[in-house]
Amino acid sequence: MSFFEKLKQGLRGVRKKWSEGLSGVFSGGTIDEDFWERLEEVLISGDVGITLSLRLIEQLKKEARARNAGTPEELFKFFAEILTARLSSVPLMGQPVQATKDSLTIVLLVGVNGSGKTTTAGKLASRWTKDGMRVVFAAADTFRAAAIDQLKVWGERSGVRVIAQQQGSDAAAVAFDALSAAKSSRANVLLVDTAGRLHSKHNLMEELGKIYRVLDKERGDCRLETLLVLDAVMGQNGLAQAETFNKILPLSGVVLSKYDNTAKGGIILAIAEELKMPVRYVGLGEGEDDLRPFDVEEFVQALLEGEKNGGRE
Ligand SMILES: Nc1nc2c(ncn2[C@@H]2O[C@H](COP(=O)(O)OP(=O)(O)O)[C@@H](O)[C@H]2O)c(=O)[nH]1
Ligand SMILES: [Mg+2]
Repeated sequence: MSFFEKLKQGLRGVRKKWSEGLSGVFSGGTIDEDFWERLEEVLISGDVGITLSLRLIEQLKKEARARNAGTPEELFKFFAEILTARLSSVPLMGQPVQATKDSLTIVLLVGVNGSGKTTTAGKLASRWTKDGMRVVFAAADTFRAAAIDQLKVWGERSGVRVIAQQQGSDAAAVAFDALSAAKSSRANVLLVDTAGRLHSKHNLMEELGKIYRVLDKERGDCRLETLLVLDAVMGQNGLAQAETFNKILPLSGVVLSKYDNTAKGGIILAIAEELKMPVRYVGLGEGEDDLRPFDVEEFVQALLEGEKNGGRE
């Protein structure tokens, strides 16, 4: 199944509420005050955010005047162009992490508890092992034994070795061990799963900073990618999370998980615009094949489909 088909399927929930509402605004009627108000309402309720919604509307109004748009249907095309251009302008937008067979790429996954880090690690491992890459997991979420077990389940599924220590051990030490093991076994990818739980006697952010510094110091000329896993359902709250994490370590992009579960699809636009951070992957389900590199054109087209089909399921 292509990203597009999968996305359309995944967007079903989104489409019902947001994409359908969005396409509804553009289908029929005239371009009047009421039209602009309804558009603003749909955008804001779809997690696009107030500032960005107003900016998009300003831009669309300008476009409408410049290109003499007569109907909302015509405007929808301009709107799609605006969204595509804005999303595409963020460097690395939609670019999957490049792993190669002659080097080691380290991928550090961070994010709050339950955002989908471990699942994303499992999905990425599945993709890469299918491509013939040698993958190693670092179980650096050492808070709960269950977290280590969860990663081991993914490891068994894809035949990936899990470097783990006991529950409660130092996460940075696990990362260090795993990096040594990955190097000596000539692995192509090291996926480092981390904790997201704020623990009373533990400073999560400090721990993450330490993991990052250890990996960065020991990596030699291996590439280190840091991906923030954001739960799409969190909406605008996710943006604040991103800023917190970005203060601790430099982020190279976002994995937007649970996009299949959100009724508000606009968060992708907010991430691109407010955070200037690329969405590298989108999670569209819990299965191993449910992680897709984000595709701007297909995403915007999937929103358009909602219009063409009048939101039909
Ligand atoms: N529907 C859906 N569920 C997801 C997705 N990604 C993760 N999950 C589920 O979200 C829950 C938390 O995921 P987990 O990977 O354990 O989060 P972590 O605490 O960040 O490691 C699990 O039940 C996952 O199956 C996704 O893209 N779509
Ligand atoms: Mg986890």
